[in-house]
Amino acid sequence: MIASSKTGLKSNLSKRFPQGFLWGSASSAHQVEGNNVGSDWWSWEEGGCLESSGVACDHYHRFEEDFDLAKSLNQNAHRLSIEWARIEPEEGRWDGEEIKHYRQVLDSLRSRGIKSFVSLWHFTLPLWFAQKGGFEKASNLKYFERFVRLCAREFGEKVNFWITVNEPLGYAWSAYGVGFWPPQKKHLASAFRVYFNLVRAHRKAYRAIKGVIPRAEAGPALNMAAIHYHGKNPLMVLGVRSFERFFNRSFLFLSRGFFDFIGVNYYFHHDLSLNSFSLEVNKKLAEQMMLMEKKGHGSFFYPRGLYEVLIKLKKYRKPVYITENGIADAKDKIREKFIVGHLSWAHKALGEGIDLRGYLHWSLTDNFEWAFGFKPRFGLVEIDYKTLKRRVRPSAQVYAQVCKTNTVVSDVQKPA
Ligand code: IFM
Repeated sequence: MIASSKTGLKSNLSKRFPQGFLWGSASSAHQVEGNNVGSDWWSWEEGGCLESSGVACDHYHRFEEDFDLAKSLNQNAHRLSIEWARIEPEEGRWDGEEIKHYRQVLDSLRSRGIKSFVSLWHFTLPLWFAQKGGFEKASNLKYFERFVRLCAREFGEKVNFWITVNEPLGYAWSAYGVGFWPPQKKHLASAFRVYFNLVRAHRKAYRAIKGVIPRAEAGPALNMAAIHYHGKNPLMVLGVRSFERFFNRSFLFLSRGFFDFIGVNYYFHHDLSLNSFSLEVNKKLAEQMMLMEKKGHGSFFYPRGLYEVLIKLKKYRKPVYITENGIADAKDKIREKFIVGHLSWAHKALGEGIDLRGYLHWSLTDNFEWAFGFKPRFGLVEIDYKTLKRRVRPSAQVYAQVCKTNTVVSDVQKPA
């Protein structure tokens, strides 16, 4: 055994993943496609955001080129989202051209032998749905269910994995708790309402998909974080333990029996000091995050945390996919270490009985990072936003080797 000074993991040099493991990258429609004019985000960006998404990466027109890149990087899976605001731009009006477009997108993945993870909701809403109160109103869930059923019928035979909702807790908090995102509410009760409605939306979506395609595989993509408290205050110990459970696994608890796999989006490590266990300081934490992201090297680099969240999923006895994991690193200085470190810890979880079946790096290309605009650079592939030219970053080549060999070689520096 040897230990890596960079990742903190004791391990052998080479870690092999099981045959058939899925390797790829993830994105979402609004962040890469461009001109998502029928969505609530588009109309908010016109007034409230740092920057507007505009043509973004123009992935809407360049998806073939992007999938060629993914293929050339040896990826065999890709996560994207179908934009509800395009498919149903007005209540009850389905846009045939947009349906055709996404059929082409999915065919394009299939023709390259790339398996698809399709998210049905990744933060954006059709404007008309947002104006009706969005996910804050339980009576609106029927609209989402109807959209999901349509997607299952139209795209069913082309999709490998369905992701019903993306990061429901993150969304409820950002849009309704701290009000960074539209509709910019700062109301804790609304945030909880939205969160619980998203659980219900997920259950309805799951049932709708299964109703159309009984053999479909569907699940949520949940943000999970490593949460620690190193103090001795027994109340805090209890509080932080409950918070960790709520944050990471309440969605699974509430939707037991309604998922075929668990999608894990892992980025963060929260160290909750005595003072930080309050709404006010959590706000500060979010601001801090924003600052780090703005500087272009963000997120908290704590690869062991991925192992910590994965290992607690054992009791669900379901396949697990890492549906997002990445870092804003414009200069590509730490992405390689980030990937190798996280995969090494993921491998350890695998060895301890977690049925981990895939890893999707966030993101294939740089993209529109919501309220932070285009500054944070999460892509394996860099986008020159002036010319829209794509350039593969060096770390993408390292990841491509992992995808090709099904093996991670740790950046081991020192013997233990
Ligand atoms: O860009 C986001 C994505 O939309 C949801 N998960 C986190 C990513 C990076 O912040």
